[in-house]
Amino acid sequence: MEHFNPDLSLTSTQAAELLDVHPSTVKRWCNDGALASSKTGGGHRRIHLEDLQLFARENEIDTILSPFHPYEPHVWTALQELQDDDSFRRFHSLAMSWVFRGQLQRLHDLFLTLARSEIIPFSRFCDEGIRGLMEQVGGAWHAGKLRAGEEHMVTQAMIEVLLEYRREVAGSLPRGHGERIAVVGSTEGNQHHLGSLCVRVLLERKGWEVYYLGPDVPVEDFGAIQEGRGAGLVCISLTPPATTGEVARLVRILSEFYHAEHPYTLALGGSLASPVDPEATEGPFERVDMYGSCAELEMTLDQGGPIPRAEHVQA
Ligand code: B12
Repeated sequence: MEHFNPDLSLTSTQAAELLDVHPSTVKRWCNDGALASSKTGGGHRRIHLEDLQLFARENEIDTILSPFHPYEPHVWTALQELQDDDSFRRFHSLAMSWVFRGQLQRLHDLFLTLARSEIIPFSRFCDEGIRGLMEQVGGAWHAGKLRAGEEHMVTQAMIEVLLEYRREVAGSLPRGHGERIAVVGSTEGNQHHLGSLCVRVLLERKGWEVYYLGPDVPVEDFGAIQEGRGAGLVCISLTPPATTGEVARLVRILSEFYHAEHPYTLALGGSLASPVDPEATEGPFERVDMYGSCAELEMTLDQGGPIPRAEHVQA
């Protein structure tokens, strides 16, 4: 595990954020002597992270770091680096150290904490947070450092994070009222489904009603369900080994199912093995867009309203 500064000290504003109270409350606790603190040469108050966690435990206050005891400084430093330097380096290094030690619950909690914190947009959480971790996990498996079963456990932990986060945000979000309906999943032969799950949660966060088909679904079912539910958007995740031929095949099948009275936009995304020949995406659809990330889809949705209408985005 990476080195960290054991003497981490926080400003009263940072302490107030962690304890979820007003900074003036922190100052009062410090002045009363309830919360240990010191002053810098310039007269600014500093609180050791260790003292803050001790105070929180004694007073039964849960902070976002509480589930990570005794690794609070590691998590705090990783989140700070993400917030201040825009870097996932420490976050992923901490995550991988827990992967190697088989500490999947901590890994799960770390990712859920980041998703909830909203330090970064949800699309970036998926594109860099989850995808970045899975790339490292895939690399470790390839190098013989992780077993296939361990890789599966990490995938499962990420699925659980996304589903748990989804349940938490679902209740508080506006629904599409039948206007913004999407069908999302991965086509037959494709067992990879973290990508489509990310897209599902991204759309739901934006108020879309999503019919989530999961992995390994026949292409024609996307067409049939789109028509049956009147969906305006069909999102398909094409994790490798997808090729231009695979794209042409699914566009051809979906074209056969297309009904002009139920128009929709087709969004294809994921990591393709090769660049796609634009001719392969020609069909009767409102539009066909190719995406390499959730952030690109989010940008298109934000610019184009309920049904994506931005310029064609090449993955
Ligand atoms: C986990 C994993 C698996 C798991 C999947 C479990 C599951 N339930 O999902 C299992 C073990 C089943 C698996 C199987 C295989 N895998 Co695999 N797998 C991976 C791994 C490690 C992580 C993939 C992942 O989940 N990434 C995280 C998600 C979030 O990323 P993502 O899918 O790219 O999605 C992001 C974006 O692309 C985008 N996105 C995705 N879809 C869409 C859709 C839309 C509309 C939009 C807007 C955006 C979008 O948003 C997401 C967030 O950023 C990768 C390694 C790697 N380097 O990625 C290999 C990898 C993808 N697998 C690979 C291979 C070869 C296979 C197998 C063929 C292995 C084998 N020999 O059996 C089989 C194929 C099985 C099948 N028929 O599908 C290769 C593909 C290589 C290639 N270029 O062709 C990789 C890259 C590993 C490697 N380096 O060799 N795999």
